[in-house]
Amino acid sequence: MADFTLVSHDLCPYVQRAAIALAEKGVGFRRVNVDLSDKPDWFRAISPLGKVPLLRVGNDVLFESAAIVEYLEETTPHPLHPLDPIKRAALFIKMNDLVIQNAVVIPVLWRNGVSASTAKLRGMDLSGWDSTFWRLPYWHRQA
Ligand SMILES: N[C@@H](CCC(=O)N[C@@H](CS)C(=O)NCC(=O)O)C(=O)O
Repeated sequence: MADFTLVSHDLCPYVQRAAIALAEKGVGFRRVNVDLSDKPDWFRAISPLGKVPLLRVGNDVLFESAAIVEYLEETTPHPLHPLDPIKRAALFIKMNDLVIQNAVVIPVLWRNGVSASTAKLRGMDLSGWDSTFWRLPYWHRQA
């Protein structure tokens, strides 16, 4: 199998997408972290967009996490999706259901946070239930 190096950053969710695919497939790989606030020259030279993840495959460099996962799916054993088209379609339907049925959380209550405080502002009478700028035209500073 090819020699894989995942050029990464610990906090990047796109890196995690590629790392999870590699781990789920049991593919061995090296991981090299880069400092995105001070990108090294070798990274700038091989990363077309200056973003992680990159997957080095021998002398080739792949970028875009979805493209990396697609490449891994096609070239390494242990498919992440069922090969049978009917089972694959059923999985996609389930994934879609997850997004539209279970993953949307609508907050019924949201309390405003405090962004500043003063004891001299008048005309607002804000409670924790009001919009931050409720009746803003009437606000005035007490002399
Ligand atoms: N569409 C890309 C997004 C990758 C991305 O945005 N990576 C971020 C870190 S999470 C990055 O490298 N940012 C550095 C920069 O934009 O300078 C993918 O799926 O791989």
